[in-house]
Amino acid sequence: MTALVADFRSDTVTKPTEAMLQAMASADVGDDVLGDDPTVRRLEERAAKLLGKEAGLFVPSGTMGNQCSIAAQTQPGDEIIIERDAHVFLWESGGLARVPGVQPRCLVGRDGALDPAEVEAAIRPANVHVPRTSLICLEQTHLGSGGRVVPLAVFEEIRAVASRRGVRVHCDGARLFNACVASGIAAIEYAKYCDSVTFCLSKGLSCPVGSLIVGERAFIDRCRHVRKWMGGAMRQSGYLAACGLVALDSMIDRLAEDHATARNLAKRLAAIGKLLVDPNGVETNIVFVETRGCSAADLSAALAARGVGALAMGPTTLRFVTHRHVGQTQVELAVSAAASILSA
Ligand code: TLP
Repeated sequence: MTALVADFRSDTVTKPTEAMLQAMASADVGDDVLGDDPTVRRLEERAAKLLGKEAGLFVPSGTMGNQCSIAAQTQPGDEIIIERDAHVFLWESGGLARVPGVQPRCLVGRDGALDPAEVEAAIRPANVHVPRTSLICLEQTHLGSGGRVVPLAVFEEIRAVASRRGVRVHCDGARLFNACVASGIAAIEYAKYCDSVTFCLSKGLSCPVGSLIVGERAFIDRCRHVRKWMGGAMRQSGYLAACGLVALDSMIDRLAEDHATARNLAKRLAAIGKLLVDPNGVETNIVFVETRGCSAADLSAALAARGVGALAMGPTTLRFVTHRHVGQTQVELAVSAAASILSA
């Protein structure tokens, strides 16, 4: 395989910064399963405070964060309401059926945002024939719509529905800080309408590993138990948590650069005239492109042969994600590679 010199496959490819490597080297660690890793504890407390919640839990991945959060707030056989393209439903290897054992009730969102009235109508009545609706899942930013920011008003209205109907709210905030930077709204504002929130350190924030779950203390205690039986409890994970502390201190504001790069990339790809791409729909660091006359997999392979990484997310949907290792030079490379492939 040709080495990728412009890797737009995902922001998960980001490597730790020099400051993170130094923080790892000097981290104070212990055995986190026994509860005595001071760096993990600091990161969990910091995350909880940042999002206005009682407690936090450090987990190896966003997937584990979501699955633990759902398992800790549902019973097997329950139904959860979720957007049709949600990561939890589409991209977690059938985890919903395996871990919490719940069934998804998928609704079609608008730019990733669920309609609160449709959510309310989808909540099951008390009836012996039907499952119990126990959770509504939101996603911020919403990957399936190309990294769109779900408006705060939607969070607020869905919270009102959930409270009225005795249902809990989880937010998969894998890229929550991208939403915060794009909207100017603090993470705590989105989190206040949710019972549980997860966010990832290993995407645009550049950490090598890790995500956090935040919520009430009793909920976090249940998540800790699920994390253990899933095999996700770690020992001297303070080395990883140390990177997370650096990320929360210094890697959030720079996400604005990734958003500017994504908008520029979208405009340039649109200008080729052979792909369907809407630069106005690019709110954060994800650009979805629809191919015409060739499959996304074929275009992805042809780009990879020219050193440009982009992921096929559907038969004709190709995804470019920006992050701190791609800037103007990599945009130029991607655009010229795409133009030459598509004009051949
Ligand atoms: N998404 C990955 C792939 O799984 C598609 C990516 O490259 O974008 N929620 C959302 C919204 C995500 O985008 C992801 C990762 C996760 C959860 C899961 O995070 P990890 O990969 O840490 O399990």
